[in-house]
Amino acid sequence: MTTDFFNRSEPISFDPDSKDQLAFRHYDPEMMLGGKRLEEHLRFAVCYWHSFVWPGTDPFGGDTFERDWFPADTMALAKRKADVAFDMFSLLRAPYFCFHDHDVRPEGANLKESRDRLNEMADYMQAHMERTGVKLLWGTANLFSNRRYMSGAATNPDPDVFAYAAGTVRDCLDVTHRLGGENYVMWGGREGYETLLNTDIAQEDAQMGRFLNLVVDYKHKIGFKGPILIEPKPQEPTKHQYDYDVATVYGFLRRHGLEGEVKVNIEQGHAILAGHSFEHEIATANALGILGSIDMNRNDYQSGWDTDQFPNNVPEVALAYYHILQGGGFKTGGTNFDAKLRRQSLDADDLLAAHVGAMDVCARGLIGAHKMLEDGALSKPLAERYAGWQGQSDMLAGKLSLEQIANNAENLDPKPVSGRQEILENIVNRYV
Ligand code: XUL
Ligand code: CO
Repeated sequence: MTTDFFNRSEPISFDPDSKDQLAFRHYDPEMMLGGKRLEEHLRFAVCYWHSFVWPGTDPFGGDTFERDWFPADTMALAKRKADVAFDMFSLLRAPYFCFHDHDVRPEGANLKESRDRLNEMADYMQAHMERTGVKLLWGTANLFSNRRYMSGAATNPDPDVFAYAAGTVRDCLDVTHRLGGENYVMWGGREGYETLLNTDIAQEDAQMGRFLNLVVDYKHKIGFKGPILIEPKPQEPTKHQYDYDVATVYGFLRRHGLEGEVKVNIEQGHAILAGHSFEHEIATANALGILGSIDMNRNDYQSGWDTDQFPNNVPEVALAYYHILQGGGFKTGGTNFDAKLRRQSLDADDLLAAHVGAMDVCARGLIGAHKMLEDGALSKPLAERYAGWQGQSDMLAGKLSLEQIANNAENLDPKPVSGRQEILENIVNRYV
């Protein structure tokens, strides 16, 4: 440990019989599942922002967390914050972390000063990464907190803001590449509108498409091998965000010739805000060939806000991993906890316990999902349901016209069959 922020120095261990709050009951990184270690399946990442930057504010109240690096507006405090962050990554034995530029360095007076500070902090983090073995799942730029972005970043009516955002993404992509980041994420928090009365949707779509093409060109230029990931979200902070959900993002990518280049980072809470389930979004991304990574943080189902809570619902998590495994598992992606404590959870141990519980829930979900897949528990009934299409490929291959199909239907009398939903739900519950 490099600090005494956490009052323990031993990494959290796997011990199903432990009496300690801080032990993994289900997450055994070494457990083998289908030829892969659990750690390699789940690829956990801790996010920097919610645990070390957010001070516990809500729309009606100020800071509740008293961390000695707040407000982290000097480089010395930013380094103290990094020390504590890497202590936590090590205690949790998390293989990865994720960060925005804004999380790790104080904002400079201009682009150059911000870049210099980011580079200095990247060197600092690199030393921690080498010391601890913690790797970077993804880097990203914060294009939403600063006042300059209040009317959008790429979609701003002011071209100077577009240019400032371009400079910021270039610098963050450089740093992500230098630190060996495996993906680069773009969440368009301000890419949308508050009112259509002042918004030209076609103009903003053209700006956003150009911006993303520029980022992809630059990624190739510097030899960054990981995918660019768009993180869909329907609203909050803006009334409407253009990257509404996976299907909307796919349409956008097609429109701008990027469907082979860019994938998605799907967040559970964002799926819920869009009126979908998490597994709907993952299954859609699989079907469209654009699944990249996930942010495993849920929303409160009653409040209707993006509450970014740690996962605690095993059946939900199991279905998410079921679809991830069905798509072949993570490649460069992983399980990022874009999750924050509740604002009354003041203690250092709360930070650890939140992650330990979340990692256990994910391990349970993954193990159940893997068994379901191995047994064909859902895939066999699914194949049976569509079995009628075998030998009917002419209809899908475009070999038959509507009239020919209609003529063939003349003597047909289709017999409805059960969708067996309750039976399938019962099957899932036996695995979780
Ligand atoms: C916001 C959100 C972001 C992205 C990264 O809702 O999820 O934290 O994950 O910018
Ligand atoms: Co997120």
